[in-house]
Amino acid sequence: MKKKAIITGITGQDGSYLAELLLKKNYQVHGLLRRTSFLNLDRIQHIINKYESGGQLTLHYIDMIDTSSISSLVKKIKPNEFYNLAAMSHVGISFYTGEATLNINAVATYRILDAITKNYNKCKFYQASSSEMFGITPPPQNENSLFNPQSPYGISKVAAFYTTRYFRQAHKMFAANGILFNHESPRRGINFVTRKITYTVARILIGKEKKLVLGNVNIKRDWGHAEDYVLAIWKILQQKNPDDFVIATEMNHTIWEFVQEVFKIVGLNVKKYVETNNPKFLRPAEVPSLKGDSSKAKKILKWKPRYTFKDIARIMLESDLKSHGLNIKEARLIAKKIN
Ligand code: NAP
Ligand code: F7E
Repeated sequence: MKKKAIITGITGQDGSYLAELLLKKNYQVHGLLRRTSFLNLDRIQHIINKYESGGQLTLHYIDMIDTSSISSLVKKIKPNEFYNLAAMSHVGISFYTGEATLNINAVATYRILDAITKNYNKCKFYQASSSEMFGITPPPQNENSLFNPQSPYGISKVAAFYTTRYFRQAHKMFAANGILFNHESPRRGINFVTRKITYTVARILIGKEKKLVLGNVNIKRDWGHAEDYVLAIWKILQQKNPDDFVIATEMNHTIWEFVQEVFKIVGLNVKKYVETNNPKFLRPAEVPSLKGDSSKAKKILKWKPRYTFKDIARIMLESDLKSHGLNIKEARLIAKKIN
């Protein structure tokens, strides 16, 4: 019998990589997506083409604020695993949409867990928790570090984290949290800082953008690759007992170091093309430094990241150059001319 999994947020960065992984492992995958005015299946079109007609992948329209429909779906499908990845995932935007962020990220998590306990409590549940929960707690952060969130997003994820623990303890469910540090890829949304940098560099080179305009570039983040991180997500649900795990590379860099790394690859002049501290991209409260200690995951999950900081910068840049019709050699020639 094929294992059955439900993934919320399948159209997102992590949802798309996780769906690929599960389909390769021969799971029957049910992906939940919301209605949008412009169909955004770009990240999963390739797996839809390959797996939907044969019935291995099924998509269902469900909004996170309409979780009663999730209840019927759980009842009907009786999934072995449920991955809750859907979220309003942009920290900066959460300062403007706090109530919706709490609703989508926290209240919906409660409703899903409630639906699972009532309809099929054998289902294992994964919650996409975040390093943003640590907020201003100094690094290195591990499973025992204090949560001190600095944004509506961080608060929503703390609430969802404890909701998951509550269902594990009080309702004896297999409910686990992955506390993932930042992870990036060519599929990252273009308003997250790493992708904004690689995407804008490509556009500067083809003459479509004049400058890369950023906020605070002294912030430090522990960046991994999303492909590595979805493997950890899957491993968390393959354990005998439910538990919480920090997933991180254990290295951090400033935003400015990422800028320098990307500009160096193509030889573009940083001074000429980058503006920092633009008020539009400053946040009312910041999380200054994140660096995870993932020794528990290394020991118990036997997980470790394969991609380095430099790999990630290069892979993301190459992908954005390619989608703008350039390779690195061509990009370097243009950079020389416009520097
Ligand atoms: P992402 O690319 O922003 O994807 C978020 C997904 O949630 C998208 O599929 C989005 O649908 C869906 N979604 C948002 N609001 C929804 C709603 N009301 N109803 C139904 N679906 C909704 O995020 P990601 O980077 O893949 O992250 C996945 C999860 O991990 C999120 O919960 C995030 O908070 C958490 N996380 C991410 C990181 C990271 O560094 N990437 C680190 C720690 C934790 P649309 O495509 O329609 O927008
Ligand atoms: O910002 C600074 C910004 O938006 C990183 C999400 O996946 O990881 C992500 O949240 C840092 C922040 O990611 C710009 O102020 C400077 O300090 O790429 P980001 P994030 O806020 O760390 C966590 C773990 C999640 O869980 C979230 O879902 O970069 N920064 N200038 C900027 N950030 C953006 N977006 N744009 C700028 O122009």
